[in-house]
Amino acid sequence: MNIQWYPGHMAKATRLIKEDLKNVDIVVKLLDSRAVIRSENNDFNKILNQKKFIRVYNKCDLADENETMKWQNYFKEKGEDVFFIDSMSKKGINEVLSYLNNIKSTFRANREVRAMVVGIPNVGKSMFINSITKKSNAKTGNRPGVTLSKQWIKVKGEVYLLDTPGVLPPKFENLEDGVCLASIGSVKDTILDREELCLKLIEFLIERYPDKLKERYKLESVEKMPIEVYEDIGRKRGFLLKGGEIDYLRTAVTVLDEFKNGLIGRISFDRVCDL
Ligand SMILES: Nc1nc2c(ncn2[C@@H]2O[C@H](COP(=O)(O)OP(=O)(O)O)[C@@H](O)[C@H]2O)c(=O)[nH]1
Ligand SMILES: [Mg+2]
Repeated sequence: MNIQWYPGHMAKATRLIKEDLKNVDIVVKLLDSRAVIRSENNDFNKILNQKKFIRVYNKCDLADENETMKWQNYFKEKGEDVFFIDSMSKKGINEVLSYLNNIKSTFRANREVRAMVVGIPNVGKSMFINSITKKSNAKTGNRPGVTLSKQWIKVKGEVYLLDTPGVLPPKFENLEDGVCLASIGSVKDTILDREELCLKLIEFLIERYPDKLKERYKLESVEKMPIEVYEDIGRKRGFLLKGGEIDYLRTAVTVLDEFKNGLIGRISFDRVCDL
């Protein structure tokens, strides 16, 4: 698989985030509940240094509930504060807000809490910020003594968010990571070979979620080679070229799209048991 990589872009994004880090009290690392490990960016973790941060796993409505529960227990045992939320329905947003507001009590001076949201593309930074700020519009009234400039958005209570969320380039070193990141929409699948990507996704689904795959595409059996299942899906959908050959690209585009839209079901790529 041909993986295109942009070191220049990476360096620039990291530099900008590094600048912003100086002005915040806490970083909200927005991650994807379906990819607890792979939606992390380890280069960013290095520049975080001593800065306080919390992990917020978004899109929990799209992740496998069983795996999410195991992750919650895992972090609880480690004594780490993490949040599994769904910015679409606002599930869990209040808990994150309370947490951010509570940081204030650790300050010596009486001032607002400044937070920054960072995450790889498409984890839901904009939606998270929208849902967390909309909450706050519930009549907090004019508050005196607010001297922060325009680039700060007032959230609720005493929390402010830096209005340019840090976009981290997604990082992947192998095909499995690429498949995961493309499937959750953080890597443009057009930079990868979509047919190969689809084949790998099918392989993953056969292994971990065979029933969901079967049900979505009305397949009799998935106990076959991934390529055979791929072809069965194409045939079932009638994606045929002149001469009756499977339209592999059209099948791939459809499967990838349906996966991204949650139509195949709730799926998690990273599991506690794989650690
Ligand atoms: N199902 C679901 N979709 C979400 C959630 N949060 C964001 N999205 C969707 O994910 C996509 C990317 O969201 P966006 O906020 O633009 O991501 P950003 O690139 O990190 O700013 C959009 O289509 C959102 O509607 C969530 O919690 N659940
Ligand atoms: Mg955005």
